[in-house]
Amino acid sequence: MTYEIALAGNPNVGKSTVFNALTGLKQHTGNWTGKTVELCTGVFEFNGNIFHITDLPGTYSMRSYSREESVSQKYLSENEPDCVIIVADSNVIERNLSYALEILAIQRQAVLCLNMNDEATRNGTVINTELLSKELGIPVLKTCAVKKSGLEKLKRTVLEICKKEPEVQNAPFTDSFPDNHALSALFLSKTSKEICEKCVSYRKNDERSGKLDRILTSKATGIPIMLALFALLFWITAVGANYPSEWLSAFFAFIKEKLYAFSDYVHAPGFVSGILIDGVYTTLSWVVSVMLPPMAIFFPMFSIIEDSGYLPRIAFNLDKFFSRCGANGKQSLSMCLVPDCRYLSLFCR
Ligand SMILES: Nc1nc2c(ncn2[C@@H]2O[C@H](COP(=O)(O)OP(=O)(O)OP(=O)(O)O)[C@@H](O)[C@H]2O)c(=O)[nH]1
Ligand SMILES: [Mg+2]
Repeated sequence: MTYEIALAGNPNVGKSTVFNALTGLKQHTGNWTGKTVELCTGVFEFNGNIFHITDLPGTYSMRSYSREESVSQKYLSENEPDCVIIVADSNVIERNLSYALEILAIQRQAVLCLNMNDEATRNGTVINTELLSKELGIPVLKTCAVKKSGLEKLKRTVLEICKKEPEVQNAPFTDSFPDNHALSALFLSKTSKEICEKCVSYRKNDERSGKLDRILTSKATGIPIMLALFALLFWITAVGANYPSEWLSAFFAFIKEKLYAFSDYVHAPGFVSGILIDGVYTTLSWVVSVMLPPMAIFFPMFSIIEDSGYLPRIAFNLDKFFSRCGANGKQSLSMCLVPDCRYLSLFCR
């Protein structure tokens, strides 16, 4: 049999990581919100069945207005997949449940995938999946997509759901909740809070990450820490890149001498050696020696910051400033990347 399934959920919860793990494809993933902006489809096989799976852009609500979020909204409202895998971040389950409830209002053929279970366990978040499953009326299971754990069970559950006849007719979204955005959001956030109170408990060590979060995002310390961190990143890149840059320049100059010697040896016409050695080779070697070292230092360091989960905190800190010029905090990522190759290269010479 062939089935259509979809991956939906809030941004940055690991939908594309689940997608890649299921399909073996290489959809773009990263630790900031808004990476997937279009529908992305793939195929996987399980127990002789073919699943066409669509990775949707992350969205916070069925009534979002940004372009990428409306792509998901439109897909879920207009299509009737055989199963929706609602991916949620186990660390912030309450916030994720609001959107899960909105999806369940129009699509009962669904499974809730509590992803990032590794981090939640480390942070002391304990989720009673059986109780949560009873509350929501759909299967709930835990996964850790980066380690590909829990995915076999997910595939089995998806197959069971796809084989089942829908119990109730899926209703259009507007019939299920008050049409007013603020009202429906309020209604759902109360509902999700109640469910979480019953099904989720937090052990002590969760407080540590809460404290860290307060320091990194508070008004007094959030921005100074961010500026200090980026100044340090910029300084290490600019100063550190000078050494490999000099070595590369010396190496390319050595090769250039050899190329001149070779061109004399074969009696190449002056204009040919001028074009090839003084033009093409000199320009290329200059670009490589100036641009490569800062990039080789900046991007690995930036990846470490990304993996630590600090980028969404930066987006949060800068959201107010960005919104004053009609943008939002998510765009701060592009701002962080501005001092990369071009600007750093100016400092490195
Ligand atoms: N620790 C941990 N990290 C995960 C897990 N699954 C995904 N990630 C990381 O979470 C980040 C976000 O993953 P994505 O798959 O890009 O998230 P997404 O939901 O597709 O995000 P959008 O496309 O922006 O909506 C990446 O850095 C992943 O490596 C997990 O189970 N555990
Ligand atoms: Mg994605």
